[in-house]
Amino acid sequence: MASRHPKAAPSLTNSSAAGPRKPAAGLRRGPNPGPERPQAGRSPSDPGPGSVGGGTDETGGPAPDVPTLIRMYYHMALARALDERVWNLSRQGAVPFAVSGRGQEAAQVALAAALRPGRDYVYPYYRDVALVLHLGVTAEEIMLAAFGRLADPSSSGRQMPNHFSHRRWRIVSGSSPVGTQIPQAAGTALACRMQGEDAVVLVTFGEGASSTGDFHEGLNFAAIHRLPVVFVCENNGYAISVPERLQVAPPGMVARAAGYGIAGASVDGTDPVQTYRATAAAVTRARAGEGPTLLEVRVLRLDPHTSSDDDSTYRPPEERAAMRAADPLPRFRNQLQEAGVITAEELEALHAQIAALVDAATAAAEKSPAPSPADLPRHVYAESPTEVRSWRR
Ligand SMILES: Cc1ncc(C[n+]2csc(CCOP(=O)(O)OP(=O)(O)O)c2C)c(N)n1
Ligand SMILES: [Mg+2]
Repeated sequence: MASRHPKAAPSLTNSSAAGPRKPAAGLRRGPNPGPERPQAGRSPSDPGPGSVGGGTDETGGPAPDVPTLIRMYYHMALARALDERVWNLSRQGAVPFAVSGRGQEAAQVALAAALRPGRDYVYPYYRDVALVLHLGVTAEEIMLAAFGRLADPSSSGRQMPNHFSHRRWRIVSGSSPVGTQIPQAAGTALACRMQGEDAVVLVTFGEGASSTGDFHEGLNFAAIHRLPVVFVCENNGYAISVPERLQVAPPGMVARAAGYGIAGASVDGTDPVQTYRATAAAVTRARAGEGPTLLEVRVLRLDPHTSSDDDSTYRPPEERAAMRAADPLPRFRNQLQEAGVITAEELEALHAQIAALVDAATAAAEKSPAPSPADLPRHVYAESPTEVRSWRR
């Protein structure tokens, strides 16, 4: 692979001699309740294998516990299945557009797992399917947006798919111009501070978006006011067809943090454990009043930019093959199995659950009503002007 993107390094660190434990029935709900959780796995009362359960490393934060590891894998696999379904539907002309996060799921679930869903604010970007699922967004809500349905919680079918927004989970709507969410996140962090809330704001964007003025304005403002923001660059090496070397000058993304006097870290975003630790450390710093962090997670973009792109025109076949070989999903699955966190039978059940969920979500969204012209002013005006009211059914 041409870029310096993640190598396949196993990272279930802090191994102890503990071997696989007996699987316990059922998995306690994690801190973000939602309807879609894995039905198989270990009870949190079973500490599980020590190889993934504790300690800290150079990225500063604690390792995820066993239920978190299983939930992370589940949402990685669910995001992958949803992305593949939406992509196929776009090929069939059933949905207008697809943008995939395949290859970025490991980082995304780790980011979400380090937050308090519904209490911290999140400004995701368009590849963050796994991130929003892990926060609490459902598969059906993803499909409602893909089909542009009235019941789509992000925009009632107005926005392009993957412009995530969800009031309950404090996911704030993003705009299509890349990078606009970055200063908005800083502003929200200031508002939280002024209101005496201890919320942390996490914002994601690609390395291409880091070339915008918004990136620099957002980091500068947050740095000056020591705001509780975690700025996460999901660096997948490309902005559509523009490679990273034409986007970020040496010495690279994280060196920019020093220019603002804030903390910076760069991690292998195909490794969910490493990413979780770094994110947890950044969130802890932010909540403690120690200011923002710029976190670079190095990820893979396994697909073309969108369903409107053909990456074979700018990515050599050997690079694409190397990326597929470094796919974080099968790698994490193998690591969990080898560490005894989950068995082959439990994995089979989990994947069957996901397949059924994606089918049901697709069917439900497909038959859900589309918006009509009369729905145009919904959610636009707090109180509709007379002429707008007359449009309503
Ligand atoms: C301000 C602005 N410029 C250009 C575009 C067109 N555009 C959409 S996505 C994209 C690539 C962004 O790349 P990156 O930030 O690295 O994110 P990635 O798509 O790689 O995840 C561009 C140039 C845009 N939406 N907004
Ligand atoms: Mg990119």
